[in-house]
Amino acid sequence: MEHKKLSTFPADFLWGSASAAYQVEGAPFEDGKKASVWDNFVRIPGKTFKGTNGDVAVDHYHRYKEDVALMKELGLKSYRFSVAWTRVLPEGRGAVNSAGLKFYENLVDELIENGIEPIITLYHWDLPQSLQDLYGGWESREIIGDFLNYAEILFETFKGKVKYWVSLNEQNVFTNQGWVTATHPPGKKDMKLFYQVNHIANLANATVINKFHELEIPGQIGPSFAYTPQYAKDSDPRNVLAAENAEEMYSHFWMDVYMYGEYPLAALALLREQGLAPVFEAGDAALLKSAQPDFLGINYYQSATNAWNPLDGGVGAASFNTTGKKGTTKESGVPGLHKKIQNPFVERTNWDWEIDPEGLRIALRRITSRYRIPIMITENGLGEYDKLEEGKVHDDYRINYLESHVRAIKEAITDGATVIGYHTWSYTDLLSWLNGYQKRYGFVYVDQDETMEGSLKRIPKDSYYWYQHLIETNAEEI
Ligand code: BGP
Repeated sequence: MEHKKLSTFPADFLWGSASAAYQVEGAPFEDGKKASVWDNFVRIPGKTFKGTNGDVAVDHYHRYKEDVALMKELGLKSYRFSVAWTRVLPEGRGAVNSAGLKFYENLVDELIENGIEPIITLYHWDLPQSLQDLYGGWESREIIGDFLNYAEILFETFKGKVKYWVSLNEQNVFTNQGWVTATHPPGKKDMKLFYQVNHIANLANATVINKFHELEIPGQIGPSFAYTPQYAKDSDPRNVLAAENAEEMYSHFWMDVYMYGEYPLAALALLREQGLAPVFEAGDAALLKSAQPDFLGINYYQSATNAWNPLDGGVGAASFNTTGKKGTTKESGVPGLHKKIQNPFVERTNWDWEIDPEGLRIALRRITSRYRIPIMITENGLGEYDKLEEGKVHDDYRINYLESHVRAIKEAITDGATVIGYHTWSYTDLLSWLNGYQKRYGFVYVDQDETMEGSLKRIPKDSYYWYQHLIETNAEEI
């Protein structure tokens, strides 16, 4: 629908930016920290672009004050960051490492002193290696107790200071990459295990959300889901069904569990037929139903378009573009379910991610219709090559991307969605898990590259000043 007049953003809207510990901090073994699964995975030859790792990253661990000062100047209302479990509990359980916890206490205090709302992500993929070794990490139900213990330490430490909490970042991504495509740790390809791991992660998520509410921690908690709204290629009913399949298997399969405590029926029927359905134990169903997130975090980057893909002779999985060479993504799909095709109506980034601001409005509308829950956009952004020229980065392409997405949010709010915040990915440039340092997302350029020997100097890009104005004016001009 077209509106004659758009709503304004609420006065307390959280204009923010986001990051994750492994991608920014560096200092992997300082002040008592021990290895996470990512500290080790990046050392396996061929796993990351040019063998990049987060040993230095952008050195946020040592430069957080400088970073927060730049955030303040930018006018950020909120900053979403993740805690590295291995700083707080180097082996995932046992005694608290107070030197590691201190880093986050300092960061939270620094943010608050500068008028910036801290938003903590409990888990952004850097599982303690010890827990992986001990019982297979997410493959065992033992993780639920350990995750709960870790979360409680953070709830108790930061209650009253931190009001917004993200439980799991992109459960759909870390389980899929870890156990289906083998591109993230532990690097396995096992569909049965994937659905079981995911079920265990659902239980852990529900347990932690319930504890947060039981302890009456002032504030709100929810998971962050990587939502890719699915489109059909055209009105051929088989293509429409392919899109429905993708939406069921890749979106409802997670969001329904978060919101209704139940897996969607068609997905479950298919998994039962294939012998892949997660094994429920006594109490699982009740636990999933009992937990209610306060908001749903959404990470939105792109939409996806689908066509029918026959069971016999259909295309299967393909690797994705981690090189930054446009047009190198190969056709991929799941026979009998769907095939992902290029959308001819949208532009693409150099990593072949489709640029679709309307898709964000569609995403917000779909979630609002199905779940009626406040939404926090916990990530949205453009990963591109940036060029530093005479001390400046003219990233007008990023400004265009972000501006069009902010406009889409405004339209969705006018349509009736409740959106409480917008966090761009990312604040500074940082390490992309698989794409090294050349795929940049930040408002602040950081002199760091694949040699990992950059000066680490921070330089605000044009987009930094654009966001500053947007925040000042509460996006009234958009
Ligand atoms: C999300 C992750 C982020 C970040 C982002 C960009 O899935 O939550 O941690 O990495 O994607 O992805 P990439 O670095 O692959 O471009």
